[in-house]
Amino acid sequence: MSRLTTTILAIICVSSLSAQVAEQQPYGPLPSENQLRWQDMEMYAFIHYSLNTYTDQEWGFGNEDPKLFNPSNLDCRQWARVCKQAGMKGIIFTAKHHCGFCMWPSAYTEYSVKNSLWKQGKGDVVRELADACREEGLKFAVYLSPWDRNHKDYGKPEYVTYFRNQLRELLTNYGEIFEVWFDGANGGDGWYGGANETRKIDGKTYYGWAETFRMIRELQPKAVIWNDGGDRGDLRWVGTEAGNVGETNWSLMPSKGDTPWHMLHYGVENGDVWCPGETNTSIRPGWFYHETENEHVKSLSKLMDTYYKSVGRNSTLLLNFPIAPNGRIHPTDSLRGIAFKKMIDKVLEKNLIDNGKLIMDNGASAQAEGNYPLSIINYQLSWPKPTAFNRFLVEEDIAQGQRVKKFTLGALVDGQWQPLKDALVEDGKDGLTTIGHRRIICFPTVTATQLCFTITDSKAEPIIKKLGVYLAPELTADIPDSGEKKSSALHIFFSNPTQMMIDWDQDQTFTTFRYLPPQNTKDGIVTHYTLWGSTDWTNWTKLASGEFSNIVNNPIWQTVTFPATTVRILKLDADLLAEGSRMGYGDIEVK
Ligand code: FUL
Repeated sequence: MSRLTTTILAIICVSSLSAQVAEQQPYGPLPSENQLRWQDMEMYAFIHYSLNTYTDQEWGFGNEDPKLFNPSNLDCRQWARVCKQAGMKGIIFTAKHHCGFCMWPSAYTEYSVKNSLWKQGKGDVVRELADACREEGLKFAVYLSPWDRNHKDYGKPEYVTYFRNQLRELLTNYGEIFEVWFDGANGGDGWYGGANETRKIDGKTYYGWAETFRMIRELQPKAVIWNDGGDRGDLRWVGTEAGNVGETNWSLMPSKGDTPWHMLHYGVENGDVWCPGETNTSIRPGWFYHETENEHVKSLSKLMDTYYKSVGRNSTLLLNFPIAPNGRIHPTDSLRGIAFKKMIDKVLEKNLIDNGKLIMDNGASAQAEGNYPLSIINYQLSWPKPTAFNRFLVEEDIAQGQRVKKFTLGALVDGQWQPLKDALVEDGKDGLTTIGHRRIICFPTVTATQLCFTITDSKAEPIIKKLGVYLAPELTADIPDSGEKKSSALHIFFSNPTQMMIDWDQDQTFTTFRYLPPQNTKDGIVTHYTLWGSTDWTNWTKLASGEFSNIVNNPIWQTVTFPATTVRILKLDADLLAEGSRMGYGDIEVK
């Protein structure tokens, strides 16, 4: 596109807010250097890989045979190359997931790669990945699950010592670690050295986090600590694994007390500590690889939606790439990841402000990419001829705090001012609230001669670091999953609140039962089930039983497969519900 050379005209706006905020002083709480460095990474990858990859599970029970771990072609360099090309600045690796299997030869357990067939037990996936990251110029980090369904002492003080010993190994033997990730799933049933029972712990007190955090600060002073909000780490979970944070996203939290969902999702405007949100989601429905999900790798438009609702909402994006059983990222995932990065670059390729001078309400001018020494609340741009755009980007200098509370955007189209709002925000809100590290407002393309950005409410003098106006290419919307409710073709009824029955007029042969939990509520979500089949209502054959792991945080379709069986009736017992006493469902499919 040819470079526009016309000067952008200034329209001097006088505002009482300008005078009012100018008197205020720099505003805390402020981010630490580690948090600033981390936020600048913007996007980094998760890699989920463990015994689950070989058992087709999301959560291993802890008794899976280490010998199952035997990839034919494990290639951490391929992971690092793919992640780099997908725009990821680092990788966080599941060194130990809930099943307890260690992907490095820990000195403190036999349940690790050293008892697998891979490299005759001489391999170390953590080492190979840490080295590959360094070769590719990526940062490296570890996920160490506090919940360990294998360890006999889980629930006792001895386990906490074991956990810290393992953490020390990871923090001292693999070079610089940029983040330490402690999953929030804690306690429940498991193998526990053969006890095979349910163990409940108090997540607030059991792990002694203060001591563990001290150890991390000492061993890896540049690392940020993630947790799910209970004990304030440096970063917080955003309350969902769907890939979005609230459109209003304060990087602040109260330093004490519980962190209900709305605090995790939106932050807290008047919080007293800097605790920014990290948006974690997977490129597929599940976190681990499942062949059945090869057709469900997220589309480019879904990934872009995720980008706008994470990086574009003052968060970072932690995007998961599962490893396939052969030890590599599946080609569909890698191609989609690379296309994602190319699309982000395409969207941000041409800043339409850059072509001329940007003039603010005090008459000063600057280049959009420049470092603005500004305390301006009104920016008015005009172009010599109608200019098409559909994205507005704004960044605060968060080293000086997150200050802006509210702003407006307007475009002059055919001589009429039109208010612009964020089209990705539902519930009729305009989405023009906080800014923070980066805020991207998406709206349908307008062709305008002027654009007006006005900060209407701010905690202190706003300090804007960057502005951008872009024309993003139109993306074909996702092809929806046919939209049909599959269960509507089935005859479903409940014989009691936790028992679902499905019957047919005649015998049918099935191999697969699928359950979509209720969406947007935990009430009625089945976490543990038993599935039965019968041809006569009297004799029942157990077809499968187990756990729908991680279904609460990630309420996606759950697939149960069993050997081909002829039945006339299926019966699903909800052995455990996440909440409530009545089984719920979003949809059911039987094949
Ligand atoms: C969740 C875990 O339970 C999932 O398995 C996954 O590791 C995800 C990132 O966090 O809480």
